[in-house]
Amino acid sequence: MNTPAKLGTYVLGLAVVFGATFGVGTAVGGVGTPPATEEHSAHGDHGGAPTAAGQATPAGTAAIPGGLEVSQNGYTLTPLTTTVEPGKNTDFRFTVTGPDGKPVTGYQVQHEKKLHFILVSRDLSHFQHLHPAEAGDGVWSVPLTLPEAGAYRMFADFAPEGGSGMTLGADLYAAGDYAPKALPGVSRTATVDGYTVTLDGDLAPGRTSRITLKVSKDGKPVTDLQPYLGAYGHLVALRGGDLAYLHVHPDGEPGDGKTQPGPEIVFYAEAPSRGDYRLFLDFQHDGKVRTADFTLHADGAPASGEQGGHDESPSGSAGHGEHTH
Ligand SMILES: [Cu+2]
Repeated sequence: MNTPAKLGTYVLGLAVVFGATFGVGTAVGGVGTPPATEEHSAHGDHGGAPTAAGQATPAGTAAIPGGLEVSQNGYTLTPLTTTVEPGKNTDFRFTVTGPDGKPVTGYQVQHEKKLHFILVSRDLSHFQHLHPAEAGDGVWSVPLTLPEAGAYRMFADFAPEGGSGMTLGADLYAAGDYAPKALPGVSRTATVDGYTVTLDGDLAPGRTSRITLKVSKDGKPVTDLQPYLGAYGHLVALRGGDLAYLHVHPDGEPGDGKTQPGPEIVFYAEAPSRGDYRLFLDFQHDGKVRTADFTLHADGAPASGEQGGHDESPSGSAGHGEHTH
């Protein structure tokens, strides 16, 4: 293996990615959505992250799934660490630059953290959910290990002070030979560390779907899940093919007087289109966070076009059937 030559190739790849980033930031920053989907933007931004008073919802937040862009509404994800060796722990650093071009230092806390960092292999076989530390001056730092050679994608899920929530994505590479895995087939049962998690519910294109996850251990329902990030579980859903990052929110939270600590955890997830999705559930029990993964296929008629609407009502898609194009 000629490692320097391979690294050279990957570094060039990164340069191309970043070059494209700056191009996008310059050309598109703040411009927004294709007119055809504009009607859907009226449904608002990401639930739970209210838009600053008086500020119009940026066009496109509902129409374009999160995680596909490295720059959105003037905010740009900028990795400062460009080479990560497979299997080696690296102090991975990055910034989010704001519309003024400077690293953002003010963030709103969402699910108990200012920024959620998700890392997956691009074949969606590997998943990590991490919480970087602030290293000062808007620099985020996280100990990161890419387990093996391959192509990865990082997501930064955050809401800047005074702005609405967004998820930016960027590719990462660990140099070397690798064999990408095929997306696992549809699976509604996952086992991890002696736990079995079953998934009930279906993703439907263009609408919000209720997904129920039930946790059991040794055949018995787990009824003492521990709060993790302000909920009894944290679910990340990604679309196969382009790794679009779905908006997901938990139904209820610990201490609200009605949400039970298991065995069921309920989420509402928005699938932007037909297709295959990978879902990763983090849950905490006996002091340890574990991840259960699933594959779902969203099929059927889109509720309101392939880029679908955002439905704030958890109980269904009332109102969305009315759209005509
Ligand atoms: Cu997080």
